[in-house]
Amino acid sequence: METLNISMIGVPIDFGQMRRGVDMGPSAIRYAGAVERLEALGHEVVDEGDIYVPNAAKLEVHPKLRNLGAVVEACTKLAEQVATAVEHKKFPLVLGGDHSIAIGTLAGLAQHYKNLGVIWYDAHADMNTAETSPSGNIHGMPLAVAMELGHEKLTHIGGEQPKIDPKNLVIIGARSVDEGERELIKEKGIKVYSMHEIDRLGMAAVMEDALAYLRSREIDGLHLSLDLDGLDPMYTPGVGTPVPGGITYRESHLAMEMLQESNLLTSAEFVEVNPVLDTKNATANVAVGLMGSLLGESLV
Ligand code: Z70
Ligand code: MN
Ligand code: MN
Ligand code: MN
Repeated sequence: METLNISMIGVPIDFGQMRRGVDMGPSAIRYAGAVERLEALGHEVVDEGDIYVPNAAKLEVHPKLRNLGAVVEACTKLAEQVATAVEHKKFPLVLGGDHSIAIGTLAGLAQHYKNLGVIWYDAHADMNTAETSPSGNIHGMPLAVAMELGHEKLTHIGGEQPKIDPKNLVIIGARSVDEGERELIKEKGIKVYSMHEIDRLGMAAVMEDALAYLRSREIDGLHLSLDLDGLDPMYTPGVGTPVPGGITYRESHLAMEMLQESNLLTSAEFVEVNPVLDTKNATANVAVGLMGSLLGESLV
């Protein structure tokens, strides 16, 4: 296994949705032993600390984009830090925070990768705009923003260009998709392995297919954006929007191990860990275990 120079970046933000406490996600993940776990695999880990998140109450509000100003400011800083990490040949490992931070991560990665592949491991499609969103929560919008759909203050972070090609995107675990998102998935031809495909084919076949698809796209980097609500809430109860019928613990570890074997991965983020909603930091513990499998732990 290749040893990495990991740049760990926390983003303590809970403004992309309505349940407070997910801003403590980076602390919960560190407390669960993320740095030690990855160092034990031989990686060099630099914990860069947290991105500054301003007080949302003091910044721009928008009737259909909750806490817009604060999300824009934090994501702008995150994009810069991620781009710098990649420039210095480091592997960015971003800790959330709610999923709105992926706007910043993808904007930062797009400074370097011109044909980036993305695996979106999530119960949701996170592809709404202010017009289609049932909630006004920006954590339900990062993939739309990355395709240059949505408010310009969001889509122009890291430049005006789209940050990902929808054909380089694979969604895994979807089971709560809004009508506008469904239309966009069809229109853009996005590859989705919903719970239906995972049940029918099994996770091994899903990952083999997904990785073969991404290789056929000739991607120059691969980002994993893992929302802990992709797993079934029986394993990860500490998330703001639990959706039953999710991916199991074992399927998730297998998916991470297959990603490691692929040698394609160049960055990752783990989001939506909310220790306030949790029992004994269970969700952060799962996140750190998955990081281990993703970055080289083996069973025997
Ligand atoms: C819904 C919305 C969402 C995460 C919930 C939910 C989005 N589609 N994303 N939890 N991580 O409000 O847009
Ligand atoms: Mn999400
Ligand atoms: Mn989700
Ligand atoms: Mn534009």
